[in-house]
Amino acid sequence: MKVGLTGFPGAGKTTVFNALTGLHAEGAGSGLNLGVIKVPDARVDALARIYEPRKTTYAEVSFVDFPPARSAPERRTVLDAVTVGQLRDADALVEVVRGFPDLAGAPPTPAADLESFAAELVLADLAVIEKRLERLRKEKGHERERALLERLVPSLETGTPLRTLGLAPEERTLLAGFAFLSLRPLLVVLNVPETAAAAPLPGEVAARARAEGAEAMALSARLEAEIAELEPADRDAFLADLSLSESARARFIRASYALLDLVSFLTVGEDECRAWPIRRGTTAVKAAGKVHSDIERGFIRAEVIAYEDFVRLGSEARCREAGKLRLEGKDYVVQDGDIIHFRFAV
Ligand SMILES: Nc1nc2c(ncn2[C@@H]2O[C@H](COP(=O)(O)OP(=O)(O)OP(=O)(O)O)[C@@H](O)[C@H]2O)c(=O)[nH]1
Ligand SMILES: [Mg+2]
Repeated sequence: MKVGLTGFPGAGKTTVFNALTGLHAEGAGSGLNLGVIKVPDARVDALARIYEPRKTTYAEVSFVDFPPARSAPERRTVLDAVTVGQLRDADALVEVVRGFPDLAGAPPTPAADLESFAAELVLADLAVIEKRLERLRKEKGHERERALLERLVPSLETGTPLRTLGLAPEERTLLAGFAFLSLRPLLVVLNVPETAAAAPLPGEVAARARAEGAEAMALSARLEAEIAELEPADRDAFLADLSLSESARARFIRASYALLDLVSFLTVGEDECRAWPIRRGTTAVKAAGKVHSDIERGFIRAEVIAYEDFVRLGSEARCREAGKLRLEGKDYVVQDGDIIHFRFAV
């Protein structure tokens, strides 16, 4: 599962990538920048305080920052064929939008940028559909696919991203192979100057993002880069000085995690306390397979305690007494924050 950083040239994608991953990728490099970020999780911290395990492991999200697009920035087109191909490979998109004056001092135009970037994604999808329909019209069969694609064309022609159409799960399945960009979950990140880091997201940007079916937040990539360089002990004081309650990094990472439709189940013990990322809707037997393929194969049952019950009651024994330890079978749908012991036999 990975999140692709996208947006117009010079919006600050590489700066955001570096600030969030703590890496020092070169903006001008020709390769992809790949970074893995641990997802901050207060539940894992709390469990680690109780179990004092040898190892504490957080869930992770991968980010990819693409090399600058080839086309000239003044043409304001970013999606050449190579970039489109790279973006289709990402499971969710973060669009970085410039919220600071450009090098020439021109003020930012984030709402307009959002709109024109959305048009780029829509056009890329429309091109794919038209090509496919051309094929389908010459062939027999594929009626359902053809009808669906034909229904999408007018929406795309009026600039409507596919993610706003409320497509049914069967329709999404039918479309999965196309990897449509305007159907990908989208998080808009307005990259604001350091002085605006504590300001709320401007209303017009929030409204525009909502119209595109996207989540949105503001952060100052430069400030986050500075915070990332501080000793953890100094961070809180620094954030308090700026009237920030937490670093935007934590909010950003959680938002990205949710964007991928990931939830975490938890495992505990003296060896390790750990958060495991799974797609929402994953069954117990498949979740077991994340831990080890033997546990999936030999799955007997899952012993589940909800995190809230555990912290309220304080121990596994008390949860058992209070009837808060549930025995679940293979098809149980694992919930965010489930603490699970898998029983298995090989
Ligand atoms: N003033 C100011 N400049 C910034 C900020 N964030 C990034 N920049 C500058 O904007 C320029 C572009 O930033 P990058 O992070 O390279 O932008 P990018 O989106 O990766 O650009 P490409 O990869 O070329 O498409 C750099 O000179 C940055 O130093 C900011 O918050 N304020
Ligand atoms: Mg870059």
